[in-house]
Amino acid sequence: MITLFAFLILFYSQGNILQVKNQWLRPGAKGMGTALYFEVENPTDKPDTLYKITSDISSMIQLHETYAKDELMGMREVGEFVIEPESSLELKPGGYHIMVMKLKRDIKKSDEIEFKLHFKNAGSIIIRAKVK
Ligand SMILES: [Cu+2]
Repeated sequence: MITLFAFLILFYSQGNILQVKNQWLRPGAKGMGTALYFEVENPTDKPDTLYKITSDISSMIQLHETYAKDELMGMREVGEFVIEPESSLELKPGGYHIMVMKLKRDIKKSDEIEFKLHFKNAGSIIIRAKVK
């Protein structure tokens, strides 16, 4: 266990592992939905895939993209986000985002909400996102 831990620290310090940063989400009322945004950096030489997100705040969390059709904007669920080797993927308003539906409680500015991001290669990464 200690060896594994030391190994992980080494990997982190080399920046050779998937990194999630700049995570934040919008306030929302119980029963309603909100959106979560973050950036994923993939410094490795293999693509990785984000395929699921889980959290205590909602049991209905989807990966969404925004699209334009006939001058109207809409959004729809996508199965997964692929992060190419040595590149990053940015989720932001008007683009890719995480739809957090049917909130189990109100979330207000300056709350911090925990999410678990599930990747095919990197496994699961837990983040704490600030509400703003
Ligand atoms: Cu959406």
